[in-house]
Amino acid sequence: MARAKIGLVGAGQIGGNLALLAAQKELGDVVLLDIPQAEGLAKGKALDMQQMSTIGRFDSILTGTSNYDDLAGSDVVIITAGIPRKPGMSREDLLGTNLGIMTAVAENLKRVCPNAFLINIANPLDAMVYALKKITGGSKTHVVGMSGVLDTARFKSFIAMELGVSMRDVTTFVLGGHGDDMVPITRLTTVGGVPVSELIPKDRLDAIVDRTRKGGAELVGLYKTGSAYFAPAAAAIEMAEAYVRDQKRVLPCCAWLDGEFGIKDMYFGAPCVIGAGGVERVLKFELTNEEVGMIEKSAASVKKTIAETKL
Ligand code: A3D
Repeated sequence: MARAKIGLVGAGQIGGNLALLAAQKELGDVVLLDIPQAEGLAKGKALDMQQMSTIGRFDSILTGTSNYDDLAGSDVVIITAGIPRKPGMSREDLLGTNLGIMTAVAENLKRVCPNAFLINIANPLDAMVYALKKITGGSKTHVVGMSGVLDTARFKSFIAMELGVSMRDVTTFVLGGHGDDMVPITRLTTVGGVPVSELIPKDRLDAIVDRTRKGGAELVGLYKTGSAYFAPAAAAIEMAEAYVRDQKRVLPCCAWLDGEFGIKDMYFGAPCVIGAGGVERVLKFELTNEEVGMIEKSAASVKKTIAETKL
């Protein structure tokens, strides 16, 4: 069977880590693309990692380019092209610049790899995935955003740190938009099967929810020159792997909703099954009144930013 081809648009901080993780997992051969002015960055990272493969022992072939034709035949394309936040900026502040970049990226992807599974990471996340779908004309199964896996990873890690237990034993998920009003579902959060509410007092749990919601800003404040890149890359690779290996993973993703959770005709974070068919299903479940209120607030923020794309 031929190897899969993983296209990465944007060879910056997240792009480089995506390439490394994809190669180490031997998800396929990797093509890193950036703008002509940063072609050396794409080529340099690819060459550096190719040399690493002799020590790290992976067989993936990595190449760098600024020519979209090199992405033809990609099975998966992960998009990080765009500017990241700096201290004091909201994700929405990136809309003007990143929408222009996304428009160029999407037009090119439509031309060279119309059937690829597209995972967007660029912010403001929900609106950028919407733009990607509108401009490529891609299907709701094959255009998706990475946000919930990262937000959930943050929530899980804070709970595990609080309790001093293995990260692997925390089960939870975060719904809604990738903004400060995202919705961590504490009601369904368990630690080795035990409800988290039995283990962490309410005020501490509320503080963890708040830290999760502001998790991106915490890292922007520490890095000062950009935003998080290790965990975002790992999160998108988990989604790409589920697709390439048909794992049918249940992952919270920014998916096109058709009435699930009362949300229609827009992208929003929801639990999805990802396999060879892309986003094969959205899992639905009954929300409490309190959760409905939080979802409605988050949806209103996402809807406002999507409207600003004028697409
Ligand atoms: P950075 O290291 O600046 O890399 C972005 C790369 O995109 C740079 O190398 C640019 O040259 C390149 N680029 C710009 N325009 C184009 C274009 N037209 N075509 C191809 N490449 C282009 O940023 P980063 O990797 O740290 O972050 C990338 C994006 O991810 C930003 O928008 C962040 O806000 C976003 N981000 C999202 C999350 C989520 O959880 C959704 C988390 C962290 C960062």
